[in-house]
Amino acid sequence: MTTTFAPPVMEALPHYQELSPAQMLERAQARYQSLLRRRTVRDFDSRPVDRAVIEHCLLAAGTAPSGANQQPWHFAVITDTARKQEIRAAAEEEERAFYAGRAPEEWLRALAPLGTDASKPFLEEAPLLICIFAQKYGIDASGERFSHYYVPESVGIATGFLISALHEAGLASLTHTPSPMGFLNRICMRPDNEKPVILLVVGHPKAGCQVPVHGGIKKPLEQISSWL
Ligand code: IYR
Repeated sequence: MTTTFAPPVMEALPHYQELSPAQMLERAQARYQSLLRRRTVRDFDSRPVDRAVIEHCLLAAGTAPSGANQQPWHFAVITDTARKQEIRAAAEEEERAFYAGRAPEEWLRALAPLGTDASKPFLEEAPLLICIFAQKYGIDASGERFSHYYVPESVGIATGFLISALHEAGLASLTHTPSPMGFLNRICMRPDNEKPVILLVVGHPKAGCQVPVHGGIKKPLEQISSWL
């Protein structure tokens, strides 16, 4: 026997804006040009960022599509010095193990053009860190677990929205992935159903900030797409 459910409540598509073909192309090109200017930054100054700016970027991330619209994400924003220091210490300990042996040679070769190493001063110097948690499952009002669907895909999309929103707001970011990063649950006081997936470092690039050329080389359209 199949269960029947109440039909969904529908509404007219809100705020849909039809563009002319010329406007479409102009907007698509403008967005591409803007995103082309985004580079991953590893050298931040400590200038603080207005909380309202970050909150709007988080609201933008929260508009992302997700499996069954369950929005299986949580963004923990860390600004206090003590927590940042603790995160840096814990991350660098893991990274030292990674660079000094845990990482296979092939992985280190792939990273060489970026020049990364175990030293992560940006974790302390940047004004804020956004720890992105994926909710592996939900917990309802009575404390019962329920399934979340397409969690990695959903959190990945929301993270993309967030990085893009931060960039549009004139901020630089770094998608940092200390591994393992279970220590972030304790530091961010997040429950067991949440798994930290990305530590986004956010702020202004330091004056004279250098970035690896390698990071700016993007694959051509013919390589990343095909038309059928
Ligand atoms: N987590 C390490 C190593 C690292 C791995 C990848 I894949 C990168 O794109 C960059 C770094 C680190 O942060 O140094």
